[in-house]
Amino acid sequence: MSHIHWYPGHIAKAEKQLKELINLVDVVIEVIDARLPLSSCYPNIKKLLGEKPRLILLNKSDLADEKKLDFWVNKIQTDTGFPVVKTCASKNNDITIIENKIAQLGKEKIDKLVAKGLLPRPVRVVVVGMPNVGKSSIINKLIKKAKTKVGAKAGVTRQQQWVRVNPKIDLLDTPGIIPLKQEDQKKAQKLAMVNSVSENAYENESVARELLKILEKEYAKSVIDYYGLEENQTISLENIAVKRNWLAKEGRADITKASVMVLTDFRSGRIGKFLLDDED
Ligand SMILES: Nc1nc2c(ncn2[C@@H]2O[C@H](COP(=O)(O)OP(=O)(O)O)[C@@H](O)[C@H]2O)c(=O)[nH]1
Ligand SMILES: [Mg+2]
Repeated sequence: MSHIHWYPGHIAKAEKQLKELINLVDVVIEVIDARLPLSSCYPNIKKLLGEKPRLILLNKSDLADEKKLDFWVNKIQTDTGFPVVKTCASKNNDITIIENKIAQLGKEKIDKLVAKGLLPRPVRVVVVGMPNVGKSSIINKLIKKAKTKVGAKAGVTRQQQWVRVNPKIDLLDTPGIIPLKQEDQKKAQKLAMVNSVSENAYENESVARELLKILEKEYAKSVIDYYGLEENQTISLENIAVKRNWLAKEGRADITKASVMVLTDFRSGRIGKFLLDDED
């Protein structure tokens, strides 16, 4: 397994930016990849949030193993005490559910302001998550209906804008990006599988081999069916390449091509719907 690199300097900066964004809002939407409910969440988020309420989205649920997903919904809900919703960013109905949950989660804060004699105002929200989990897709969907920029507020840099999603919600139009800080190489490999890691930080072949190991254990039949392997054939890049006729010099398996293809097929959901984290 080749190593995935991470950069402490970048992480410190990213964490500082994240903290600044979180300080501006009443409620945080944390987006997690439903295929990696454990590996794509942020271990430090509790510290960053303090008492701030959080809505947790298991996004790309359309690509995840539905049977296993409900276990994680319940587990994360129990562990955090916050609501967890399975979402697909393109579904309008899921976006409506997000809006309703946000209004509920922010109500206590707004009620407190009113109790102090202040005017009620919309709940302020930011979307955070690792790269590629669907943050921008969700933000775009939420603001599509609205289209009205609310303009600057103190403490918001010029690159960020508040958008009034509805009378109850103001959303920051730029997401908070959770930095990759993975001393845990197993986690980092899984994040690379779902395209959450910069491509120059890892080798396709290594990540593809790790992916096939997980799929062989849990989802062998899907892989065998998709690539047309024999029932008892080992699931390997070599066998897949030969079966698909991805050949290099002297008729040998083209491992470079097979690695890219396996990762692409997996990421698109063509091989099947999977969940890659273990329940224990
Ligand atoms: N299948 C599926 N794809 C999604 C979903 N949400 C986002 N995507 C896709 O995932 C990719 C990354 O999404 P993006 O919103 O840019 O992620 P970000 O990096 O977190 O902002 C894009 O190709 C999206 O179209 C989802 O719920 N299901
Ligand atoms: Mg984005």
